Amino acid sequence: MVNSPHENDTALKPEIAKPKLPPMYKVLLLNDDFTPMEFVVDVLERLFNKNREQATQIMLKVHTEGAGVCGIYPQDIAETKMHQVVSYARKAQHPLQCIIEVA
Ligand code: TYC
Repeated sequence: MVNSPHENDTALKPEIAKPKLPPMYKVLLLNDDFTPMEFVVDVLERLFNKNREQATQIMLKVHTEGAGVCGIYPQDIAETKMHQVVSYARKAQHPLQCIIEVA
């Protein structure tokens, strides 16, 4: 036999190393009936470095659609942002909720 019997056997082809990028996480704000719009805009400016116009757009998206993305980060940064939002909101006695999910 001229050809190896495994010539077309993909299972036996050497693996090509694919560098894995770390998973990214979306940080989302959730709507509620009590947190003032101005407070949500302030959160987006302070913690997500948005300007007033960007912050207002995101806040209105959350208000009308129920949720909205504030930013996309590696897991540790996304978790820190989420905790910062909740901590800042609770100090001001607002029920604002923030979650993360895989991007
Ligand atoms: N729905 C709130 C209101 O009418 C505003 C709001 C927007 C609250 C975004 C939370 O993530 C939020 N005051």
